Amino acid sequence: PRRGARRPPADVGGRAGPRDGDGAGAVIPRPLHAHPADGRFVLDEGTALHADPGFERAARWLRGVLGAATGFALPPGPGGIELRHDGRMGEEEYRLAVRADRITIEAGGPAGAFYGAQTLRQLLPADAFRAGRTTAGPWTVSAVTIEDRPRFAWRGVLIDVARRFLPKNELLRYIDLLAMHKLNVLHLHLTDDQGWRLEIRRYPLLVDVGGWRTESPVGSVVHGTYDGRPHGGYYTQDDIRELVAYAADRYVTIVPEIDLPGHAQAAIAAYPELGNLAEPLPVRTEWGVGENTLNVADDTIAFFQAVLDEVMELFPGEYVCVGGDEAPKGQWRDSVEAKERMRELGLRDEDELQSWLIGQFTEYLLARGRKPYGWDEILEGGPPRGTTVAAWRGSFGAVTAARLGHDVVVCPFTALYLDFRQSADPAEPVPIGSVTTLRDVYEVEPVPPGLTPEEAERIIGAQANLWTEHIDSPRLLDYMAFPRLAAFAEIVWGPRERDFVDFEDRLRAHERRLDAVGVEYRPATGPRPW
Ligand code: TNX
Repeated sequence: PRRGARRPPADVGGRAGPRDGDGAGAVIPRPLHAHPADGRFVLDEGTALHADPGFERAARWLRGVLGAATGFALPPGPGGIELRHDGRMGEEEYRLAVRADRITIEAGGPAGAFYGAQTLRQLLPADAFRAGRTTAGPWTVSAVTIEDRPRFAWRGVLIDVARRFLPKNELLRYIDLLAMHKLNVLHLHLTDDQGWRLEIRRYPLLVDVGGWRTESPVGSVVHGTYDGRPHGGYYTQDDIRELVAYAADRYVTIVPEIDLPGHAQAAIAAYPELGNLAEPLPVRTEWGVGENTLNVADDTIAFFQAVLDEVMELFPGEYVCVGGDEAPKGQWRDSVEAKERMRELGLRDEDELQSWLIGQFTEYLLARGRKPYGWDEILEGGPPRGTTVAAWRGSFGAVTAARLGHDVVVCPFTALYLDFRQSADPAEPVPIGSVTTLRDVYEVEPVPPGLTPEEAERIIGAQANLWTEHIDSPRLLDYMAFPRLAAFAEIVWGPRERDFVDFEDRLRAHERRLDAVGVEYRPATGPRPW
């Protein structure tokens, strides 16, 4: 127990301290332990900020956000807010102690110091989340000791920038929003039938042709209705370097996805020799699963290996996703080349052919020290070795992959697809799939039942997926993402035992923070008309 701080008799969970009007203490995601104490720290122009070596990034971030909100300089020095290293703690673990005379964040590594700083921001009034003007304060923090560390290593969000190009500034904003919720993976779905969004120097037509389509479908069930408006856009390699650096400063890793061998019609539109048909194809203007897949020629494999070379150069993170989802095999069944390939390799069916083809890319990545990642369809026909599996179709894939010794990230479409509507109200924005309420998200348990403890270790985390067929603006993206991402953050960060009522209570305070940063979340009162 710290001197000067009265130790409460028992752990009171995430409710750190008495509510200060602005909801101080309503931390999301809920910390592992929080012990409120008496007294309060007041942040003012005299408050200094000290960082132990290695914790400069967290200090720079904290000085930046608190400086913007309060106008205080937070000059370097001891005695105010101190970021201290504690070698006994884990990389992402921190202990935050607020006393009347100082605030200490002790952490095992730089990420932990950053998460401690994120929690501290939430302990301040919600105006601490404003960036455009300063507020007068007073900037008080109730005394508390918080001990916290994440439950899972992979706390991810997928954003589908292929179906709808999301401007770079919006992605930068989402990186901040992820970090605010202690999420650490941004899976960028960069390519699909309807668009290729990543500049590749060696193959400029991927974006010049593949980055644009003539129109987009309107509605989800109405076929044959189009908006008649061209859509497109892409990230230059400089944009990507900027995004990667911005994310790294916030302990977010960007996992790029190049989706193969299905969902690749935009690439085939740019370079028809990659496909199975004699006639050229346009960038696809319909949603749903297309028939067109890559062919299995040596040149096609070499093409995508060269694409992966540039991807690896741009994205320093370990993981690279090669897709593997929803690849129809019809064109291979009709292809002499595919039959020849199967005969030559002694493969029994097209599933094994897909597995072999994916293997050409996963082996390529493994040989270069990367970790391949793919959707659970890669289990069909034999999963490529060393590949982490994104289990989206249910727990069967997760269990199968874990038993085979693969790392698994769960993202069940029934609960973690945030393109699904948030209520049954017909006024919800254009829906896809079934209803996934805030509570449905909150009640997800990432580790499926029936695994041994060793197998359960293979579940390295979860991700929430924001597919964008029906999310055509940043406003709607906010609406679909929030507050469900706040619930998701509790699943992957917080303790296994969760209380939805307690979460909803803290969410009221959290909404003030979302308001302050300008997130257009779905209000608890019901749908908005977009
Ligand atoms: C399935 S999940 C897809 C996506 C769609 C999504 C719509 C997965 C690997 N593939 O291509 O956008 O459903 O909810």
